[in-house]
Amino acid sequence: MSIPDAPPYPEEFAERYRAAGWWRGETFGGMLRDRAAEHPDRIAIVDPAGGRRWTYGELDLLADRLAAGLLARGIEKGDRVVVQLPNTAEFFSTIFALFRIGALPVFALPAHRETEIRYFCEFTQAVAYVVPGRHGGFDYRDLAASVRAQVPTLRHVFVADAVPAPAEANASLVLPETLPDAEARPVRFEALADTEARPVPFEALADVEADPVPIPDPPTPSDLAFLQLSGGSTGVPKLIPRTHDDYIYSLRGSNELCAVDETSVYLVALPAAHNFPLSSPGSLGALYAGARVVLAPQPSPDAAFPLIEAEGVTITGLVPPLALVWTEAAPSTPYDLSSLEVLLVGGAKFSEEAARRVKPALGCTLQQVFGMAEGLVNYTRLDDPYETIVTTQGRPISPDDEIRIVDDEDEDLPLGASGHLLTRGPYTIRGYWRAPEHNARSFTPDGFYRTGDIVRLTVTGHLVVEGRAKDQINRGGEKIAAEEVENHILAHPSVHDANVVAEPDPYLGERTCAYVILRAGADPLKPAAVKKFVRERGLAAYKVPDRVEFVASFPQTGVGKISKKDLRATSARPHRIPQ
Ligand code: OOB
Repeated sequence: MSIPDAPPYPEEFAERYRAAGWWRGETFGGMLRDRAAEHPDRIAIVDPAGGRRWTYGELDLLADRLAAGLLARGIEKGDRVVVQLPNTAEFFSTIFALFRIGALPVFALPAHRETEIRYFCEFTQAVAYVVPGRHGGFDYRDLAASVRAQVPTLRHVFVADAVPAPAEANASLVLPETLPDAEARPVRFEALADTEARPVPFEALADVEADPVPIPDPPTPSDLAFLQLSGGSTGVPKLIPRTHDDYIYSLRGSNELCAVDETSVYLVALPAAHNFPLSSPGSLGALYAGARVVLAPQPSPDAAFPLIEAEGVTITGLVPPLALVWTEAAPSTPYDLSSLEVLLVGGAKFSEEAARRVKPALGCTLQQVFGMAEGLVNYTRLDDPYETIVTTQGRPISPDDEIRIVDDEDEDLPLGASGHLLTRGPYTIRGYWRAPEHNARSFTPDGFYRTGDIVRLTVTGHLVVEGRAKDQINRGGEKIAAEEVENHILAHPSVHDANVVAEPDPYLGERTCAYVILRAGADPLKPAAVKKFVRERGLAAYKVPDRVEFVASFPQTGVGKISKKDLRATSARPHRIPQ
């Protein structure tokens, strides 16, 4: 028997979720069609950097036109298409065109570089890759040319050109200034003129458009809609298969809890493809509600505050470091932020102290969100007592979200004890895409997802995130798998061994520290050389270690295994360890 790409929801659960009204038989293609029919002239997407305001009718027609052009190029239902677009209107026309066909967008982030993109294309056997031209000081056509030369399945590169965007725009979940040093900034190709002839025949996305045609085999609600990326704790990111029905339920549930309706204006400040600004309630929730989506070219107050005033933004979502920056900037801004009703903060732990600053500084309601691309999303409720809002990470969207908090042996713990969070429910996956071995570890036999988060439950049913069991660094909301970075450092000929751990950072919450043992007799290395080596292997800049320490040995546990716990404790101390 062949292994399915994505472990399905067992039939008895699917029936239950349908009977309960969570899954209503909707698809993304149908959702946009319905909204466009209901109010074709209402504005759906505002892309100020590109100078575009698309109505629902226009977005719907563009999705049809692009879908026709993609079909004509042989892109079919089930095909994978890596989409690496920044916060531009084309992100939406592209993904809705793919949704209509039933081809699966693979949501890469603008920060990803050759190593990640090549892996996504190879692993998913992608037939197409959609890039901006030059964006944020980086030329994605060069990246695409290199990847296309290495991945034989890749038949098309579509370039969604080419609105000049500010340098560093949306490269990262957090602000570019947080990169530790100039060296860690993305490789630039400033010298390349945009007009330079390129040997690789890319197609402009605009040229793909064609007169709409009937879709031969449109997706059904239980079909996969896209592949989202996991934060991950393993050598390579896992892909998260989400269905139309399950994801749309999470949008509908989020809209209700975040009071998003057709009068809302949602600002996409974080990179649009990330699960948080996409669906919590995010741009897709806003579109589901018939609301307006405004795209910020980057999340800084300088870029976002004028848009809040100009467009009357009512709701947005930020990671904790950015929320801090906004609360610091708001009191002295000349812009009128009074339209902002709700600020969602999530992706990493928002400290109570920082949470208490939101209301006084921004005058809006804080809503904490603890979510994951694999599914489960928790929100504090807008009418929760203030103390609950500032001290917890909320409770699940759905009455059918099952939560277990267990010890190391999977035994349930008493209420209030902290332990491993396991979850199962109507919008949580049953397994990663094409990863049966990993799935056996990441899911219990009865289908609970092991989140890797350490939480406790309060008497009111709210979750408080207390830590993490997974080997990951949460750098201001950006997730870094320690093993992935370790593998890259280990490829250096002078390196004998490497361990990457989180260390506290006042702004990011956590940053990465790499402890490195050099080979006996190897030439001495400088920390900067290790960083440079990792960067030049073509990794997203946020994965380059913030700090590199050379050590003679690693602390060990009683059984002789390396103790990351002790390494983390070393890092947490406010002094540098002796070399
Ligand atoms: C969101 O999604 P991912 O997939 O990038 O990361 C999920 C992980 C969680 O397992 C947890 O470790 C961490 O990010 N996390 C939080 C948190 N929100 C996420 N840790 C502490 N406090 C929070 N509020 O990050 C994501 C997806 C949808 C909505 C919001 C965030």
